Amino acid sequence: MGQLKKIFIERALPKAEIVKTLKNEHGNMVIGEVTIAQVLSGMKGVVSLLTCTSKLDPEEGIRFRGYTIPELQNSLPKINPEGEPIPEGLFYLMLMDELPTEEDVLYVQNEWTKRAHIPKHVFDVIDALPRDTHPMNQFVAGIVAMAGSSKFMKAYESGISKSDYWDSTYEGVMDLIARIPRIAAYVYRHAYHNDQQIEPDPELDWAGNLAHMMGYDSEEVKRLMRLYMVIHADHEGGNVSAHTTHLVGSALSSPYQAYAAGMLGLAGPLHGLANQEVVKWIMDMNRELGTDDPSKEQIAAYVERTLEQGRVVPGYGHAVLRKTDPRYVALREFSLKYLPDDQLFKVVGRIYEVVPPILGNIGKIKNPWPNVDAHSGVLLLHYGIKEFEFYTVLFAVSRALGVLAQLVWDRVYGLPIERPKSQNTRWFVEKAGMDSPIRF
Ligand code: HAX
Repeated sequence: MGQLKKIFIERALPKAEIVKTLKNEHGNMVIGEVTIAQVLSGMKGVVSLLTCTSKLDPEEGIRFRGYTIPELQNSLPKINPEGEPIPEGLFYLMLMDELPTEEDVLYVQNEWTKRAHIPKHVFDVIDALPRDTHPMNQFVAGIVAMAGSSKFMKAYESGISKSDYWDSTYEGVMDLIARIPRIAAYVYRHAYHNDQQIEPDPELDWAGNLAHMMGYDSEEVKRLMRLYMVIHADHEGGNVSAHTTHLVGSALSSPYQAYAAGMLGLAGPLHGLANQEVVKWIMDMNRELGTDDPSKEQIAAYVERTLEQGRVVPGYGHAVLRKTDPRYVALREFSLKYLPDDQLFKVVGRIYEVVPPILGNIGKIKNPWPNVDAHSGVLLLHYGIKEFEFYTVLFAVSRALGVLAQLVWDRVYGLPIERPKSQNTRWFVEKAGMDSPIRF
């Protein structure tokens, strides 16, 4: 057994006992109530999932195993002492519930390098897709094409005991995370660079290699990629991509299948696709106004037009957050350091001054502040990654770290198949005491 897996399970099993005790001895404890409004508003605020990798506070934002993004920037190992934390370290933290040493991070990096080989048929599947297939669809097709090599499925078919599910899930998760950057970069080069593929460099770290295989070898892009991969990695369990991965995983689908399903959720414009939508929205605005330097008044008028058309302002609002997203702040700080004079960065800053008061005045919008997607595209554009339809794939690469670390825990805890109860409209009408002829 590999050293990481051995230490992991030694630590994880006592926690699994705690979860068992919670269920067996405290299972009847009531922890909340559910209102009709919550059911009809996407179950917001209903505590119904167990997630350990991260927790989202509406005011403060995300904490990964208790650490905020600024704390991680100080305490996770870095390649360059003044640089960004590396995603290998965040994965270690989310999986092991402990900050890694430099040596731990190197172990994870070496494991992923060893496991990065991808069967040729996976590339054939991507090659067979028209280049203009949305990159998220190409990416997920590549992930599904790899599902046949799932170690979990092989172990399951061989008849392993429930108590061992976590082991082959761990193996599958490590294989999958190791392979994901190559799939993403392969899609990028297939869609936009005439299939001129770039081989991985085994000397590079996970995020640095992704930048390299996409064709970006400057140290600054690698630093951006490390930061990007850290801040997008997890956002507790209820968001669409994390919840879907957990839900599909609860049917004992393989890590490949569960992750692919989750990423199809990330591909929606109200979730991860918002990063492409933001850039598209700004470009449309600049085109319509005939300038790349719109004034605050011009931006305000364009925001009003967007709202009048019954559309959302992408990159603003959140289902949980009620303040500016700290991931937005981290990207803004990176921009101030490396690209303070970038024209689009200035426009993004101006939009930040204009949008919240307008959304706030509408009244119904619970959070008028920007989320991560309002800022991520401008950085990628600055470094020449101009194909904005690809941006959600980068989000998906990062999101693997959190949702797959949690999937290993789901299997350690032996969480069962998820099956909430649904009711028809009649049931709700009767509960509310309404007089209505509706039957179902
Ligand atoms: N622009 C216009 N209207 C907005 C809005 C925005 N940015 N944000 C919320 N609203 C509207 C909602 O559409 C809803 O309208 P109706 O009552 O007419 O249906 C109303 O305000 C109340 O919504 P809410 O309770 O404040 O927000 P929700 O939890 O329902 O939705 C969303 C949260 C993130 C989906 C929403 O704020 C939105 O659509 N934002 C724009 C898209 C976006 O940036 N998505 C990325 C979010 C972060 C993320 O997941 N990244 O991956």
